[in-house]
Amino acid sequence: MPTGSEVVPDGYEFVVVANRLPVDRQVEADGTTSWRRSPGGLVTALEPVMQKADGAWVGWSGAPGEADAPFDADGMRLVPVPLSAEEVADYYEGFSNATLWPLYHDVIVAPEFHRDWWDAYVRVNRRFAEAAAEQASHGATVWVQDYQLQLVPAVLRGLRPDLRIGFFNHIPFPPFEIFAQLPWRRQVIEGLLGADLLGFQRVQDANNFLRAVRRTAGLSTRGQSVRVQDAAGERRVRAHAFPISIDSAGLDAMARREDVVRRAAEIRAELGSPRRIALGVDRLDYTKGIRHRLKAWGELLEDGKVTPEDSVLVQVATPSRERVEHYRVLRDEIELTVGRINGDHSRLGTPAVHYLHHSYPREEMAALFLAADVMLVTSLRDGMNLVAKEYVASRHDERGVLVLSEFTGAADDLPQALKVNPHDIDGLKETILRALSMPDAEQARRMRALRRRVLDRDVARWADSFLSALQGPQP
Ligand code: ADQ
Repeated sequence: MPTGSEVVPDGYEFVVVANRLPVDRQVEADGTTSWRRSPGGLVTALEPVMQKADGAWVGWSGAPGEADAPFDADGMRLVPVPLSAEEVADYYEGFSNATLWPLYHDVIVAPEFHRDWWDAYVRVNRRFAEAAAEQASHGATVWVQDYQLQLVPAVLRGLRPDLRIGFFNHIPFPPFEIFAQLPWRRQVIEGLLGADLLGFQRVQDANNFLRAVRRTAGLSTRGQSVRVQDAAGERRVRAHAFPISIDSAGLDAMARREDVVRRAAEIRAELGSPRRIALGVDRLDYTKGIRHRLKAWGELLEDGKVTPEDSVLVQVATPSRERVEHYRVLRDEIELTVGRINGDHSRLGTPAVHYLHHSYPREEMAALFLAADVMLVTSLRDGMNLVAKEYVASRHDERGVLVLSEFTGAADDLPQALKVNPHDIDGLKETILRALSMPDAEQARRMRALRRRVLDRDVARWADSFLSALQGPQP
């Protein structure tokens, strides 16, 4: 294991460190292990960089137990980091998903603070940092991803001061008044300050972070940067917004495919065209405002402003974090609400709400986006929300209306969407009605402008702008 400034002669020039590897471990019937690619936005964005730069990806396989040996796949080195079943419970489900996740999302549910969860977080972060230190060549660039790994930058800098270290936070960074609740706030800030460049989704997140630096570490900031003193001398750490995006051209091309267009028409026919289709697509998470959306839809049915004959809500809710208590409760609540709405308003063969608790292939998602007249994104807090951008990228027909919560990072990027405050149920109901009856010409005008932005600012541009800021001359 490298210590101090020891140099690894044959390491990789570019190392990504993320909680999860971009592959899932499968155990076959005969007991052998195989790996299935789990395509996500991050892999799509980083694949070209990985292939060009001789890259390695350090992450957990998704299953508890011993680590598998590093292996090569799709032109990159994959380096599994082991987590025991107890560490999955304490570091991942506990500190990451039941402490940091609710704390960083405006305490929509109460975060839990447990010292043994924190101890596991420290131990696992150290393990990820050591694995990255072993893989990186001298002077390599290491890009650490997300809130599960906030201590990695400082540990890594201690082990390998020669590295260029970046960190990107995919979720919001909370206002100091909320962040201050964290008993280990100073350690988290010091962990992050190990990086040269910190990326956030919105300008507001970067500013919240800089304020937390001033209040917690007592350092003064200048513009978007802060000077820190550590064993390696004085360094400048910068914090900026780099709003993430999607593989817009890839999704646009997929949504134009004949089979996808045909499937979209089929979905419309199955749902009883010319019924208007409102669509929600979310991980089943309390941050996504699914209950607020159902409440608004239920009241519109109650008021007779929409009827099951003229409109239908399709809610796709991907299974998520089912071992965390709040998520089990949320699922029950949502399923109860859908059952109530359908019990009160559906007619035989004409449900008022379709609720689908599944994951779907990308083609099916594109067809759903293409079939929906109105897309409802009503998050109470969301780092970015990629679903909003995916809806826009799929609408080559320049139809459809995006209803978008003000509390998403996407709201800063997509000004022509209809903005809503999801807590304001009356406002949400009015906006849904406006979206359902928007004239074609206005739909086209808004969608054209949205598409220009989403197609122009894609995930490759996001990765390029972060990496060129990280690798450029250090001011
Ligand atoms: P998430 O909270 O997971 O991401 P989001 O940005 O909407 O939220 O991404 C979800 C992804 O899952 C989308 O690509 C969507 O298409 C896909 N998906 C959802 N339901 C699906 C289903 N049933 N079947 C198949 N695919 C499905 C976190 C932050 C966000 C931030 C992203 C990226 O919470 O705010 O935008 O990271 O930084």
